[in-house]
Amino acid sequence: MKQFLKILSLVVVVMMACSLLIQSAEAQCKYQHEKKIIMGFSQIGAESAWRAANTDSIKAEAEKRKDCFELKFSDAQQKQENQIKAIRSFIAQGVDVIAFSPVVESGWEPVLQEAKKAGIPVILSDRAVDVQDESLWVTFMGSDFVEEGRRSAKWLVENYEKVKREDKSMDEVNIVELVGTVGSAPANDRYEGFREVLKDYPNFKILATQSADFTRAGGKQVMEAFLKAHGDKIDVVYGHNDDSALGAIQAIEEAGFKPGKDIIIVSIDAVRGAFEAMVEGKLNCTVECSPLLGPQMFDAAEDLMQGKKIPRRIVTQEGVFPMEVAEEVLPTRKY
Ligand code: GZL
Repeated sequence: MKQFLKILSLVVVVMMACSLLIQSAEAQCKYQHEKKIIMGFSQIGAESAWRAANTDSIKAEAEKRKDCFELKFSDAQQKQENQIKAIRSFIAQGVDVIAFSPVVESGWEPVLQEAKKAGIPVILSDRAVDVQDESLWVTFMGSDFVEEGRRSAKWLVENYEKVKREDKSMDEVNIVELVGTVGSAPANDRYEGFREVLKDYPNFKILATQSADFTRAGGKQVMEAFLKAHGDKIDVVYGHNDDSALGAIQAIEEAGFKPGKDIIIVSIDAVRGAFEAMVEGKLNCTVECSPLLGPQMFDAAEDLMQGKKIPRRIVTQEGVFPMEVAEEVLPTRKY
């Protein structure tokens, strides 16, 4: 009998140890925290496939770390005033940390001063803000948008002659530009980076530039206007994101031109839709801008709550995907 009880208690101990191991594996938290961390996150909206993937990454990570986080998520429908309202609400609720993706660069000083006064640290996710007082935010994680603009222009000047329609000349390459959301960091920086490279190639000219607000509908509408004004004079479309470029592709086809052949298209994000368009030969190159920021953001928040120092800038590593690799790469894409 004694032997049996000994074996039974051994089995119970082993089972408890296994269940603790499984729980900790599921927890995915970096540390054991005294209490759950309450994070308020203000998301811009759902304007593009990139944004949807970004939201999925954040919510999936919050779920993985539900043992140590409670996420309060707010969608601003692309309005700054809604983001400011959400941040004020997070402050009133006394959250432990605020994170947000600022829809535009300016106009954040007052509300971030209120967060600072309340002693709540702020994490910038995806996009930066333009404030005098740099102590208003602890870290900015996201892509280097100026570099994405440079990479778009570098791919174009290095490959245009190879991919252009045979009768098109190299003497003057006319580009139309679909700019992102007016005043946003990605739009400002991609605009700058593209021109920084192009200034050394005077035959590449920007014929027209207009905001398409990072949306497919915006891209289609603006491209229809460009085609009406310039028609076959247009040689290239530079889209600040894939969604606006995909909208432009629709307009180009409806106007009777072949996207990817009559008009060369380069855009930014590297979302699934861009790879599918490249496989169909309708888009020529996409420059990666990863939305999968959830893990980094929650790591930073955990480190913060542990009193650890975190880098002021966390840059996401990204690539460039031309049409010729699309078929092979598409199955590996996570967004
Ligand atoms: C970039 C992100 C931009 C994407 C767009 O980090 O802020 O916003 O490029 C999205 O697709 O709408």
